[in-house]
Amino acid sequence: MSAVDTLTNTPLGGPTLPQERRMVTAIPGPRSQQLLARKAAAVAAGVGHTAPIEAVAAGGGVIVDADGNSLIDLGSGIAVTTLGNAHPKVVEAIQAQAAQFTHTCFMISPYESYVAVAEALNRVTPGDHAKKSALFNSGAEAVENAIKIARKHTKKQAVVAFDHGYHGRTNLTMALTAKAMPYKSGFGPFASEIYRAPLSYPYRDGLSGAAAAEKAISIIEKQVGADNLAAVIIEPIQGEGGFIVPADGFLPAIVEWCRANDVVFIADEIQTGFARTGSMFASEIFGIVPDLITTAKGIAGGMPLAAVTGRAEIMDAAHAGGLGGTYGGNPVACAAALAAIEAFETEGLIERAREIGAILTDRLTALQAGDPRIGDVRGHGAMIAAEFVDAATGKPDAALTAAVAKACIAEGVIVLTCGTYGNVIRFLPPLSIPDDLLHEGIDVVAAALAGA
Ligand code: PLZ
Repeated sequence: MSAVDTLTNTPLGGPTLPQERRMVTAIPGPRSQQLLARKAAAVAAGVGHTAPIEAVAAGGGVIVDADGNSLIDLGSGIAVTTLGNAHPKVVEAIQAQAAQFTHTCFMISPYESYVAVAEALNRVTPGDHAKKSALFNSGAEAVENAIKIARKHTKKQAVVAFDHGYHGRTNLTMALTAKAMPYKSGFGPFASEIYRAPLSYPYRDGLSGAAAAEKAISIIEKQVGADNLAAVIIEPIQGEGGFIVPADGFLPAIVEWCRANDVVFIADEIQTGFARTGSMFASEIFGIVPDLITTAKGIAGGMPLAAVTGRAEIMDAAHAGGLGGTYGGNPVACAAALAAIEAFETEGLIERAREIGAILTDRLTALQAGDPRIGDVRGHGAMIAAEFVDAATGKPDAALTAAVAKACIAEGVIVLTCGTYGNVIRFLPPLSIPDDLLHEGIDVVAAALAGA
């Protein structure tokens, strides 16, 4: 049995939680139903949820709910708890820092951990040029600041994002995000000077990386003009848009064009960063060195922290006082990040992400061989997806995808969907998940697909 918090009588999270799928009630059980009723009454309707449970503990590869069900976690809270929930070193760092001080505001009285996180990010991000970093609270805030910095540096205004891109829900980042529902619909007007270029999507466009890049660059040159363009922002592997892996050569060609045209190339690695893809950063897979890189999610073991890291001369373009925010680089979040980054560097997690990727890819391609509704299996490391299509027409099948995901959750396996067409199931397990639990999770997905 796992340890229990004596005040609340709930199991303590972390890797010592029993690593099992355990169904005690139907989902949602009575306690979870009570919370969901309170949520409906008290929380704005726009804030949705995927799994109808009340989470009370999590760790390793499971999330335990208030009814005692133990669900297999194949989502990591959208690629955040890559280290595993309540990682002991992260918990220890948080507790120690919280007892010391919880906030001073780095812009008022600086503290060491913020500087140490900046140093660590400058060291672990791609490229051996001189780098600097600035810290923020959320991914969207990091993206906003990367754009501010690029504009100030280039003295230009336009920004290009890509089809299927996702960069956040704030006003500027909504403009960068491609998909209207649910992210943008009715929330305009959006920030100006944002333009969209076609992506490389090998499964659907059939283009080589070079051909897709030529198409994108031609549109950028004709419709925006390099003289007006401050930055190009792209996720090296798209997350919310459908785990789209661009064809080889696409990203290097875009980077090369940016370099030649005084355009800042920003890699949004908020979802792909920190060992998730079987490399510390996905840019490494494609052999590119971004000018700026945005990070968040996996950076701090679940604490809210985000960063922009990049070429020192670009990062220093903003005047003193031009960047900041009350909470950016909060000391508790920074302590968690230092513990998390140390774990990424010392616990063999890049290797572990590759092992998980091999298991997922083997199992899903075996399923695909016997089921034409799985149109594509793709991804890197512990970021793998299956795209579901109508077997006869090849068209996206969002209804099937939603039905499979729902059936999985009912059976105690949390899977997330994504994709512009809503027809992708993505697998983002914590790297702390044991192999047998991962296999059991995939078994449940396979059964749900067979039954759909
Ligand atoms: N850039 C590449 O994946 C966050 C969004 C979940 P925040 N993705 C999960 C949802 O529906 O809101 C994300 C991302 C990439 C930016 C962001 C934004 O990060 O921390 O959610 O602001």
